Amino acid sequence: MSEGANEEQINELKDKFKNWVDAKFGGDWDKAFRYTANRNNTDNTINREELLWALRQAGIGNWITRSAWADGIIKEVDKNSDGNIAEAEFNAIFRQDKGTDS
Ligand SMILES: [Ca+2]
Ligand SMILES: [Ca+2]
Repeated sequence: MSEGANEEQINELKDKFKNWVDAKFGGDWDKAFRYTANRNNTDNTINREELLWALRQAGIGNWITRSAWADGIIKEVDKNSDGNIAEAEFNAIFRQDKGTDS
């Protein structure tokens, strides 16, 4: 159980996240991240609970598999291992319109 999500799963996630960001946030990844990251608290990082919410919104997994998705994603994305997904960590994996800022 020590494997992270594989590339195929990541690609599926990216597609579904992109569809969600396009549909709900007009393709604005900054807005999508901030909205999700500050949903349960105002720390501007995505914790496990907020990630589960985003997965549900994006139609990823079901109530049985979603928690495994969340664990796999955190393992893959959380480079500094603090249990939260910072914006840079999120964007490095999922964002598909890189280069609009910084
Ligand atoms: Ca948060
Ligand atoms: Ca982190």
